[in-house]
Amino acid sequence: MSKKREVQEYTIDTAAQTMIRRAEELGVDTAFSRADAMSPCNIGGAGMCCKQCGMGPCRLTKSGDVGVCGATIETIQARNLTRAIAAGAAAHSDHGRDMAFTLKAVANGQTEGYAIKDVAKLRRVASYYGIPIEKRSPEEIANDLADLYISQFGQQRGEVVPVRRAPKKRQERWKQLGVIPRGVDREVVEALHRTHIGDDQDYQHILQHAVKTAMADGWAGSMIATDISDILFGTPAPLLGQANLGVLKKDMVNVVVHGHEPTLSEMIVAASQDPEIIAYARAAGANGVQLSGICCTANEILMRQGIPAAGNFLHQELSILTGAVEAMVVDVQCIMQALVGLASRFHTKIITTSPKVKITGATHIEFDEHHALTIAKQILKLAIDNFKNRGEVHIPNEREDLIPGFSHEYINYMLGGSYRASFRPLNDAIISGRIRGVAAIVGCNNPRSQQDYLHTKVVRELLKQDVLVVQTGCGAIASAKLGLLLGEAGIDQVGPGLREVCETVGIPPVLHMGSCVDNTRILTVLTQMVEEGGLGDDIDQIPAVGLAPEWMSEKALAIATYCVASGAYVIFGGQSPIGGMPDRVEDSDKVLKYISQGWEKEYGGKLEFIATPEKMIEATLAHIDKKRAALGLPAWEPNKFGRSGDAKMLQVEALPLEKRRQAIYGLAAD
Ligand code: SF4
Ligand code: MSK
Repeated sequence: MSKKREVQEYTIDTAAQTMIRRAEELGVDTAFSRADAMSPCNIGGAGMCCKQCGMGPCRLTKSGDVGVCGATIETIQARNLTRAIAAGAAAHSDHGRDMAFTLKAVANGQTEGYAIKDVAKLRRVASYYGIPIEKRSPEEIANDLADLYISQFGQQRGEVVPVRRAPKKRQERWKQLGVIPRGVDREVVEALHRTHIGDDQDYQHILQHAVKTAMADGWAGSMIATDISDILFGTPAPLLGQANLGVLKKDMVNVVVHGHEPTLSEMIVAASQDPEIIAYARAAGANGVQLSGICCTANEILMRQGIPAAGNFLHQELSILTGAVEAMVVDVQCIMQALVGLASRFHTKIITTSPKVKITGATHIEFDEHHALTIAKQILKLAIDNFKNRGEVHIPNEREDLIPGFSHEYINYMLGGSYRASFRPLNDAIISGRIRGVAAIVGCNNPRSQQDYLHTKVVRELLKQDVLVVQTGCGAIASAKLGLLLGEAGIDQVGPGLREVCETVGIPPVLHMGSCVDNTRILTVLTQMVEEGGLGDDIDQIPAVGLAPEWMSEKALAIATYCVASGAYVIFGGQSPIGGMPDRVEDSDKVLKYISQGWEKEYGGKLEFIATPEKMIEATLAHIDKKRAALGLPAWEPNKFGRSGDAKMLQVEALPLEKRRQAIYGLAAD
């Protein structure tokens, strides 16, 4: 058994600390205590165990060891990584597929409660693919787009269509390397085939297909999911939201939605505002229904509807420990099986809704888009009926305001205004050195590290260095809980150049861009930055880095791999799942080296695992500076900028009238 950590070592979030103490008082376990009790297997953890057939499992622990079939360590590691990427790509892409079927049903008037909310985005996306848009109704266009997108999953030959949206040079590179996906399902199936016993046994060749499979996620499945979510539920724009367990309300029926897909949660939002449901809640003695979210479902409804986030991945159990949650409604992905056992200690009902996910002991109310609003009301009534069973309640006070909703469309708009929307100001700010570079800090929590510490440490340090930060997924919620997603909060700790840009444009220095599938928005921003000009002609030339400091899911590995294939340097925290034991077993880090140096030669991007935040920051800044130098941009200087902006104007306004002129001219002369 590993050492039991102190509560402060589990998480830096004080609300989480309060609830973990409550769990300890009650004698119930959480992912934090289970992580202490469960030591990870060091052989499997290094990717050196294979259980692909009944002759194994084979554990390779000495130099020169091979499996019963003769498979080498690098073959086994490549297979393990490829299977993880295939599972991640499948999860995201199945989400995209369901969205495409919902769009088809909406276009044909077969759903209840949905509408096409963003017709402009529908027309724009349709026009990428040559779908006629003139003199056609939104439903006609949506029907054609849905058909095209549905076909991308089962397509057997050719190329998935969203890759056309990548920079031209990148598309040529992908063609030469043979990694443009033919169809989503085909690549996932082939990944499983190739990694079966007795198939592909050249690690680089196996990993080439891992890249192709990940591409089917980023440049197809996930991109389709984001496009359709925006079309059906609206493209996000900034609004005010709140995050952390303090959003739960003592006097209301608390319903927490958790998982990933926005289709049901959007309907639950609509149903919770229905007079019939409000009256039903009042009749039950509550002041209404308080909805909140966990994980990426939280992000989906937070950025479109302003529904508060109760927390990120490791808050799912903690929210139940408050005793204030009448129902937790889950769909797909990142849902812990431990929820049901924990909920049985309270009155909370765990309600599964996806035909793909049932949990033993949970209540299953299957979602069907044809009766979405009716089902959403049924779920809410069940939660309201449960209000009377509530026992002792312990809701922590912590909650922070945030401004989410920075879709790539909104970033484009805010930088230039509606008549001249463009990425020119962002590119110019990078070229001048006001912004040193861009970091996308994304991904999960992992109970094996201190919750939110790595995320927020890296975010804070990079901001001081004039690095603009964009975030998605549970990383975004980590920053939100610590108050880093509000314009004015912490702006005095942001580097002077970045601060000027934020004050001029009116944006926070950390932009919340959405859920895990919305990492494709980051691909779109990078593509548009290339197209704007001045930062090279491909994504790998932009001074940008992607980080997932607390990753844990297979989806994260798929995201990392499609970002690398797109030209990004990606840094993961924690242990590599294919790290080998190079100090004990010769050459067991061959695959680890290949996905760094080898992939960099091929794709211009690389994937590395770095354990400490200090080293992550160092590597990020070194990469950004290397890319700046390669573009011939001036080296970043910490004190070159910062003589304009709001802070300076406030100083000038405080001066006597006769001195303002001089101060202003002084500024202008600088
Ligand atoms: Fe062992 Fe080979 Fe079977 Fe893997 S595929 S379990 S290495 S015999
Ligand atoms: S929910 S995949 S824990 S980010 Fe998208 Fe969070 Fe990671 Fe799940």
